[in-house]
Amino acid sequence: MSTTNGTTFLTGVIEGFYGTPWNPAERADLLDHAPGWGFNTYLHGPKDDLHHRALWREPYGRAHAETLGRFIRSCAEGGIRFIYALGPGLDIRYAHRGDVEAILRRFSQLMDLGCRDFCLLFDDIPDVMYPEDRERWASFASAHAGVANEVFRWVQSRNPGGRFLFCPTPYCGRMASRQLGGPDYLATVGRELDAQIDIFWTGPEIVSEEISVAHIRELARLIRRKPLLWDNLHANDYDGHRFFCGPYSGRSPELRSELSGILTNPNTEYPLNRVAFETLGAFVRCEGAWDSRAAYLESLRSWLPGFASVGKPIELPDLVLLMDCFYLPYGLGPEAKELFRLAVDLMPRDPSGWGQAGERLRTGVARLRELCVRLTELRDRSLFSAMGRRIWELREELDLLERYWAWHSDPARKGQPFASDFHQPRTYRGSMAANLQRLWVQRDDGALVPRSPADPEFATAQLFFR
Ligand code: GDL
Repeated sequence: MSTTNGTTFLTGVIEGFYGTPWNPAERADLLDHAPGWGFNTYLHGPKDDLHHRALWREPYGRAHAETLGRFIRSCAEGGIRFIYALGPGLDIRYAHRGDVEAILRRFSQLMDLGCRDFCLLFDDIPDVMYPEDRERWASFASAHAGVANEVFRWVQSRNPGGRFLFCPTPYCGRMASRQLGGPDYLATVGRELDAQIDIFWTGPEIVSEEISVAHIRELARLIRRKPLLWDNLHANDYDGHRFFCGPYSGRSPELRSELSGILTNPNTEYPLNRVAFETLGAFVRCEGAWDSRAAYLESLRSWLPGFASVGKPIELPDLVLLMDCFYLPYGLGPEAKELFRLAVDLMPRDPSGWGQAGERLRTGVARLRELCVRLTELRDRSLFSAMGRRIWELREELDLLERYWAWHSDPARKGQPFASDFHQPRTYRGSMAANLQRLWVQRDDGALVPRSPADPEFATAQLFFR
């Protein structure tokens, strides 16, 4: 697929999350599958690789450079465009010659390793300019465009025709409306940044539930080119309790012709990205309407052999139930939603009067709990470890529900408050993060309101002061 200005529509993966970067075996696995999914691009920008941000001025040591070089060569052989991204924004002095030269030195090192396509990232950085930057550039946006243009021209002079990408400081609608990076940042970049440079955008939000054609068109007018989508739909680095195995959704196929490409920045744990990758590939290729649920089921069917077990086999309906519990950032999948809805309805009532709905809840909980136990028997230990703690956490909560019901059905316990031997005060939900989460109630409109000290949730947190 190519865009209207003749450049290739970029489809593929950004390794651009916070957390442990993927290892060479994981990147090799990606490369093996990428062409089959219809991918043509891999962007290298792992936030927690020291050389990407914190040590951006230092060249790679020999071993690291060799590993990167091997992967760059494999990408070229496999028909995948390897794009190298650098994030100098934490402490760069834009007007300082030495800093611009440090970028060129790094890119030169990468060119020697065979890299042809480059990217500068200015996301998640302080919008600070030193006095000499302010003397040279009228604004933060002009400094970014100026440095990027210079680097782009240098790259082009040594390596004509390579793709060059740029991530602005305000990279979503919400950031732009808050004027992150200063007033008119995007309009300035749109005007001053070389027209051949692609500009990243994540949609109305950092993690966008939906992205409309109208939203992208409005941005395209401002930045004077088709945006390149950096899609965080499956990113999970901001919440250690979750991972996302739901389908690519909330974007209509019409969006494709408004963009210069779609790159997904997915789950930090590489083995959990099968559905994210496969359904993005299917979305980019699809003709007619996009049925995300059908694509999800299809992808799970093809992933199922990866769940081979030393114990009782995991079947497709098991996998659907499991991944419905780890679906997408804005919602559970239908089967998990249904189970949770039943629990919310029934839990405040006496279990003796639950009837058929109670049966459905108990069966569903028992099935899910048993599945969590069986996952410990997966042959693929990397896949098991990638899910491990989240599955354990889910199983603990399912256990607690079952203990609660058992307590209530025991006539000897009648009238006694329920307690679990496995959930002692100050061990259950005891982390500093869990305590801080209790400070807030989030309303439907997104507003965060401090919780009243009288709220029982808050009273639990008080235990931790003892
Ligand atoms: C971000 C970061 C990205 C991170 C993602 C999800 C961009 C452009 N930058 O803001 O590295 O993985 O959110 O937490 O999205």
